[in-house]
Amino acid sequence: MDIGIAERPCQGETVCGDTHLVIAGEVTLVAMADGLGHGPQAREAALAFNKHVEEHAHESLEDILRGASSAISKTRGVAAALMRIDQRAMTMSFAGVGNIDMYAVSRERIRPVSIPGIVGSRIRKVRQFDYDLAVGDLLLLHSDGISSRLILEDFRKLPVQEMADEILLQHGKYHDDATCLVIRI
Ligand SMILES: [Mn+2]
Repeated sequence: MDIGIAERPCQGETVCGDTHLVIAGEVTLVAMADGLGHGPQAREAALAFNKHVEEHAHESLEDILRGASSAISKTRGVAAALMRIDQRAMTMSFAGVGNIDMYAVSRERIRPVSIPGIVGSRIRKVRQFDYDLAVGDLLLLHSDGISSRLILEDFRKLPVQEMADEILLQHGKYHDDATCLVIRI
């Protein structure tokens, strides 16, 4: 499994309000969070989310998101998505709240949707999506600082780090923090 990650802060900010986390193993947990707004307080919310994920990584995706929502309720809150990849079973699960988007170029159609809401305020029932993976599948997770007009197919031939860098360069919005994470199975 190869992972490429690119991120940068909103123009005029020195810290990025988006964060990502990869807890790698036979089962890998990937998290991305976008703190509301931008700047230090957005980052603080996103880091608080990451901390909760690290400490509860063994829980179901729904439980992690629900628990995080209580744990970070004193922060601004975040949009967040979790992806759990099991390389032995060749499966992937996804759950998200708010504007973190996921696309794939894959054998099975993979197009999960996040529920609306903010992790850190009250969230509705989280929906988990489960998929089978195939070797070569390409998975993309990005914050809303990346334009949703991007077509992942256009980048698929690139090595994953170049892919993440190129997507950020071509589709990053200057007025928002932007993060792009690409995984090739
Ligand atoms: Mn954003």
